[in-house]
Amino acid sequence: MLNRSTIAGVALLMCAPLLNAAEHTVKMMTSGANGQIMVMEPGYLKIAMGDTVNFVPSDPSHNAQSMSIPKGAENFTTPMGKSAKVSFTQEGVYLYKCLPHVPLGMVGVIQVGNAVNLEQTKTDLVKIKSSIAMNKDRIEKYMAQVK
Ligand SMILES: [Cu+2]
Repeated sequence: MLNRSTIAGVALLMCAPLLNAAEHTVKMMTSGANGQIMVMEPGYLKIAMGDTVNFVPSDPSHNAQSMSIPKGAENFTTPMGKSAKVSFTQEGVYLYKCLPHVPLGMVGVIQVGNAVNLEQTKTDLVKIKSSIAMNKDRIEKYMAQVK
């Protein structure tokens, strides 16, 4: 029989995935830690499905824009120079850039759950690397952390 507390319990269970969704921050830095310039911090981030990432620019000249995403996921572009939150509901690896600074290696990797699209990501990475002039090794280092 359903009583009041059973209904409340069921309602709570249904909300559980939302309550568990975490928020993460990626700082888009003109001058980052360790003397790096034009850098995402952290450059590699692992999150769970349903989590949100808050992209926070240090200056008006940064944004975050997807370059490679899992099948069925949605591309994202945050407004230039403004903090913006993106929710990740599709599992896989996402590569993204700061539009003005991608030639300087201002790119990042977000892994949502399992790296189900790793092979596709590696294929896309070959093309993406041709748009990076400096600090090409960064994206390699971030990708090496994808497990
Ligand atoms: Cu930038």
